[in-house]
Amino acid sequence: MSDISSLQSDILAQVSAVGDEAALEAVRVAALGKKGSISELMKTLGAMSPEERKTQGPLLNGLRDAVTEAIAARKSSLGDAALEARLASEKIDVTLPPRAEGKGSVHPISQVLEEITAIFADLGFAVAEGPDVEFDDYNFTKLNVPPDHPARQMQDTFYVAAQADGTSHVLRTHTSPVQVRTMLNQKPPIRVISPGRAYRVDSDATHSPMFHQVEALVVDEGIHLGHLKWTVEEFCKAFFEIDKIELRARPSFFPFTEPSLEWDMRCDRSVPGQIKFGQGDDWLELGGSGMVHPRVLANCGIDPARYQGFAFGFGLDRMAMLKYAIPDIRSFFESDLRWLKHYGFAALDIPTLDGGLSK
Ligand code: 2NM
Repeated sequence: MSDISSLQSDILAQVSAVGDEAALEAVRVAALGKKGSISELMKTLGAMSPEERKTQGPLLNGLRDAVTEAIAARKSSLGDAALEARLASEKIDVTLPPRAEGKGSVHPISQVLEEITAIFADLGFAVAEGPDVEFDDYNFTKLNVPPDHPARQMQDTFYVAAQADGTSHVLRTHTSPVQVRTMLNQKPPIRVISPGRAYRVDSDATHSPMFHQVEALVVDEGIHLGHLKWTVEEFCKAFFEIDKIELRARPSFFPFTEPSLEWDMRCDRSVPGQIKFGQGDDWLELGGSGMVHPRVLANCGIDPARYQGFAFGFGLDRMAMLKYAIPDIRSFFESDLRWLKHYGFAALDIPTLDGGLSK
């Protein structure tokens, strides 16, 4: 009995003396492991007389439980302490002023995102966001993309492993599911843009498997193609910072719009490595658009007999490449400091319409 209580106080002392989880584990193995001191004592129960076992059994169980509990408690406090130490060592004072060297710069995609947000804010659009991992339902089905549509095929879409609850997810292939979420949650009039990342199985000089998109959505009574054209035009003039542009619409197809159009902008590419907008004999592809398909409106709880909508979408990365003459999309995501220094923007120069977008 006194053996048991002295063994217990001995082990408990060791438990409180350990400095880390590895040392604690060693104490645990020495006491409760297969050949540990407590385990060895437990084995002696079998050879005892029933009388002896009656008194020794509860004592040994009590010893084992007390030690187990002490080890668990110590383990959790050591874990807390390790986390505290890590948090303390990794503390960042976000109130510190920027370094005097001023080497940091704003990534062209962030710059273009700020510019585009400023332009659309001026036109009365709010910014909507959603998750990168989306419901298959929001990314495809509600957008009138039927189950056998080619865009769903494995080579285009990054699928996420099936969920236990039966819902299926994808890495969103466009930011349109954000528009779906907006329509499901808001009543018209709706004016939103949804900038963000999108993912497709595609990679070359002009395609990155992760890229950035902006889509705009307007839903109200009496919305027509004229509103779409005006908005695209105003946006392009503001973004490319030129007063005169010429747009051309080509018929196109998207499952979520009817009719669907793609927009080109007149440009001059006669000097290699240079583009001039608003003049010349060439056309530059800007992006797709259309009147929101009545079935999409209905799928999102909006009455298509009363409301109409237009939407358009374009690649942020592509817009940045065009405006700032950046030749290869892959360079955006290589984190090469020399590249960032060359193409980056001053950190505190926030684009505004009156202060200048890119100066
Ligand atoms: C595009 C082109 C055409 C679009 C449609 C919608 C929604 F949710 F309202 F149906 N959002 N975005 C759309 C339409 C996007 O990107 C090239």
